[in-house]
Amino acid sequence: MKKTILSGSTVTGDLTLGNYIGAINTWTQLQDEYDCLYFLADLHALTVHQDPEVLRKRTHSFFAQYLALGLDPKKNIIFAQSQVPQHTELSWILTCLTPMGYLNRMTQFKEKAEKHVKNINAGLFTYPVLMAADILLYQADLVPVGEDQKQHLELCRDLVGYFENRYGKGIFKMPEPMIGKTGARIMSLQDPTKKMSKSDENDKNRISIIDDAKAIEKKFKSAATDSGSEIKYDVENKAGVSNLLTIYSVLSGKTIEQLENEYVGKMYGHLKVDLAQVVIQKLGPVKDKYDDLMKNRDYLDQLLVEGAERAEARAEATIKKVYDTVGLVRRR
Ligand code: ATP
Ligand code: LTN
Repeated sequence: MKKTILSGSTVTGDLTLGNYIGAINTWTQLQDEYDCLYFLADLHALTVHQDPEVLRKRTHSFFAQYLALGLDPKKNIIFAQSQVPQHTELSWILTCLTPMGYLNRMTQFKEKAEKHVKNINAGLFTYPVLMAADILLYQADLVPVGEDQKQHLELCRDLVGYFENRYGKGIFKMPEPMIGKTGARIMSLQDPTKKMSKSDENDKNRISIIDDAKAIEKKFKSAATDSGSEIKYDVENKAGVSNLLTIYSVLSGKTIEQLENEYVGKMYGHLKVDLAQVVIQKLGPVKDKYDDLMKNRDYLDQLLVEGAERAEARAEATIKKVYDTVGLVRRR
């Protein structure tokens, strides 16, 4: 029996090189060996204000980017969260088991609450509970995420415990986080002490998957580097250069050490120019494929429906058991 993998990305902003390196690249490597489900977290996107038309378009755009980056809808179940209603059904039941104090400690909630002072809604607060529902519905064994999501995974695991204490064992599988070593946190190009984020207001902070060659060159050129001139991996003193080396290493397959040796005596500028080319070579064909896919929205919609149907069949098996266990009467 193959182990089950589940992961997703919120449908906000533009998918970045950080999302690719920290998440989607790993997903594509897992698709042959595991039973994989990957989804578009569009309900999670609603925790911050979304223009309805933009959100709708972005759902197609993210899906096309998943496919263009190499996720195969035949090998994986790829779907949109809102098209499988069991996510919200389980989320409510888990919400009723979650202590408020626990959610109050969540780093992402604190950060987002600070960023969206005018819209600190209850969804932003219960965001990690919906995420736990996403995972537990499919009895996932492993959840590949970037390091920033570790705390949410911990809540998910604790919720399995709370549920078992109250209702007994055997309903949910205990999921494990799967966090890559290199590239677990790609940093912002302008401020390498912050993570590269797809909903950052400043576009210069990130490389988007669908940026064209010119934009990629320009953004790397203006990336913040550190004082001194030595090209060396040292996160504490050379956060900018270290971030560039990490990106370079993941995309080229060379080790950081190899890169440091190659760039002895060279300047930051050399590294930036070369790195831009490595990224363009990787993302150029992805963008072409993406542009093609986006010309055929009907095809994308059809694939989304197929994905949702396959996901729903699995989600329903779990939610039925949960309804029975907690004493609710399931209609179907
Ligand atoms: P937002 O800016 O909207 O919060 P985000 O860029 O953090 O978005 P998510 O949707 O939260 O993206 O994350 C999708 C996946 O990408 C997660 O597994 C997350 O850990 C990973 N990820 C996001 N940003 C980075 C990054 N800078 N480096 C490595 N992995 C990342
Ligand atoms: N919160 C996640 C996206 C996400 C997710 C999930 C990831 C929503 N539900 C379930 C893994 C499993 C993020 O990366 N921001």
